[in-house]
Amino acid sequence: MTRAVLSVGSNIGDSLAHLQGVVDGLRDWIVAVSAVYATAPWGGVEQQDFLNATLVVEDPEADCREWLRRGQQLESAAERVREQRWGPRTLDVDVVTCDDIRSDDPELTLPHPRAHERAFVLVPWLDVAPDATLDVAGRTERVDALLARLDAAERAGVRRTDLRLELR
Ligand code: PH2
Ligand code: MG
Ligand code: MG
Repeated sequence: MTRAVLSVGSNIGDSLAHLQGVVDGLRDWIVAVSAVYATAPWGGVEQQDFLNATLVVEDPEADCREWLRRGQQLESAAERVREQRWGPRTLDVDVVTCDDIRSDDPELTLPHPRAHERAFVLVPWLDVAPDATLDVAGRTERVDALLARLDAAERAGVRRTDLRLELR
């Protein structure tokens, strides 16, 4: 049994449809779905804004690697190609946390090593888990406190939209 927090993002093609494809693909395991946010690109590559959302999923049968595998399968279904680091993509599915597991495995580092720097992960996460915590450098921190520590400009780049992901 694992419960995972997944961050999903897209800035190529029909981004809302790409994110909806993840909700559809993981339908049986979804516990919560955040609002959809339009977000300024993070990471220094000049590109279009993203749509981002956060999902909480749970499956008695899945281990953490299985969430990675399912995410990668959905990325392939969205015809994601191997691209520039932090560059544009049809679909990105990142495992942010998986239970309280910590792992240095380069294939699946847990928790996600950059989640705490990214308002586009933290803001939608708080939608679905207002008391969420995240381990950063061996310390357990509240996600709302991590968000408050980011630059105001970083937070302002994450704008809630009226777009919706449907559980159907
Ligand atoms: N994903 C990236 C790089 N930069 N910026 C935003 N706003 N949203 C993303 O999902 C994103 C990004 C690579 O994973
Ligand atoms: Mg990513
Ligand atoms: Mg990724």
